[in-house]
Amino acid sequence: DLIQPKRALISLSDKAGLIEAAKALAERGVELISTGGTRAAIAAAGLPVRDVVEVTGFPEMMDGRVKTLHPKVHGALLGVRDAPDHARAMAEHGIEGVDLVWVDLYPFEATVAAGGGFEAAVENIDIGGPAMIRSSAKNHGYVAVCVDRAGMDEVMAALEGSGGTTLELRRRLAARAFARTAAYDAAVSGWFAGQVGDEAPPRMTIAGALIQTMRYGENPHQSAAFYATGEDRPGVARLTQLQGKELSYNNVADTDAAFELAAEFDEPACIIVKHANPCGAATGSSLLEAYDRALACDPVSAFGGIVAVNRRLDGATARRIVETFTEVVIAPEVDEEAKEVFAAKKNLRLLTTGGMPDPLEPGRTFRSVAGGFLVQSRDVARITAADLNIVTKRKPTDDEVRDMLFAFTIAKHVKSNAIVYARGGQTLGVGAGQMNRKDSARIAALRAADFGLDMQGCACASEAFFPFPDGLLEAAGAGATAVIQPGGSMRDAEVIAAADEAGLAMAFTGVRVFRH
Ligand code: 93A
Repeated sequence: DLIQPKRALISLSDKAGLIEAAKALAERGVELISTGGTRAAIAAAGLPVRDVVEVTGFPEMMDGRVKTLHPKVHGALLGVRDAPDHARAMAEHGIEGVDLVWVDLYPFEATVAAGGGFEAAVENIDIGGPAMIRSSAKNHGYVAVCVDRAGMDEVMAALEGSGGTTLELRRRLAARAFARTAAYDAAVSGWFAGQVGDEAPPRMTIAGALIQTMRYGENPHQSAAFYATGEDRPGVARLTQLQGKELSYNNVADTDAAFELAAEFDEPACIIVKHANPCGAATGSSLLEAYDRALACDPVSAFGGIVAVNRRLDGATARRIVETFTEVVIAPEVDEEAKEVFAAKKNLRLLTTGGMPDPLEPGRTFRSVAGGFLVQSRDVARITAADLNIVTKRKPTDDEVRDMLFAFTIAKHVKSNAIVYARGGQTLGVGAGQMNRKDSARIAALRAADFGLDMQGCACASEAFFPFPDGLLEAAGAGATAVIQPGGSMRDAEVIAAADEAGLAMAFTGVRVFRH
């Protein structure tokens, strides 16, 4: 099953690595065939190459829309050399088999990411490229197909080794080729659905480019891998790992939760996450101050946590972070001094993203259910002071308004039912993931008491309405003087009366920020 390529068809938009490969193939006596731009680049390097126009006997036409869509090309890719009638057809029509193909595709994803506009995006939908890739992949018995440099490198290594491609290699390349065309079409269909305002296309494909396979999933008996959907967002799918152990499935999920919350703040902010929930979150005049204040909220849970910051991480903050066992640190950038500090902690995973995501930028989130998946638009809710509807007799002070907004922003990133106590840009207690709101309010207050945090005069945020006065009274008893919640319960009047009686100031946001 070893095939020594005699003829290669190369058609590339991105010419990186082209000449190197063309030269190596030419030296092995492989005949090269290429489309216009690719042919010109190879010829300019002084290498022999045939124009596909010569092969088809047809000119490239219609702005290049039709260049390789021809039986002479597809016959050369699809013909089963060992099938007598295929061989006869090839001979009869003068079709010479191609046994190596390297095709990338028009840069559709990059054009869309760069905001290229509708017409430019449409013009960058490659038709001939995917057709050649699919023909070659179907005929992997005879053709090795590469869709990127990595594939081509593997083929070159095989040629240098055994002199040819094995069926095993060609099959692996074919699987990758179909994955590439599927992802390409998913990008096109997803973009198109968005253009026509179709939020629920009848068939939805989630396609991703493999970032890494993981040693295991949520638990050691589960397998896992990490994919990028190509979204242009400086988040976890775009991270660079500067040091530390390999990222695990849970690391990625928790790091995402931490970083997306850190992105909500303009001032220096630090978030510490455990099991997808913030156990401490704070802003400060510096990252160091923000970290100290976040840690103070729950130094017990912070052990083995994920730390996210929203600006260039400095040495002083790094020195403080490494005093607590920390699994992951993520920042848009890390300065040299901080890198040196972390270098002493070999296992600590240090990640950079090059920037912060915009929490208001639209996008989609996915979640699997048995036999299907749910898709929703990203939660881009952002409540400002102007959005607050004060429903109590007592109006909140300016400080209380500031604390309410901070607490509500945190609550948006806490698993429901979520209760967050905060004051002065620091969480004091976080109650997450309970099946009733009263328990969340109680647990959050218990934590604050455990760590000796004075809750007097703090704000309490609830990510969904209080269905009964009990949770609210729990908060008042813990020291909260201001409450922020969406409102909208059947018993709002009862809850407002209880707030008035307790002397609370309460604001309704009219917006719920569940996170399940
Ligand atoms: O416009 S196409 O959809 N029609 C074609 O027949 C065709 N054949 C190759 N695009 C086509 N290609 C693409 O051209 C390849 O996928 C590759 O990305 C690009 C290389 O063009 P050139 O060699 O002229 O720079």
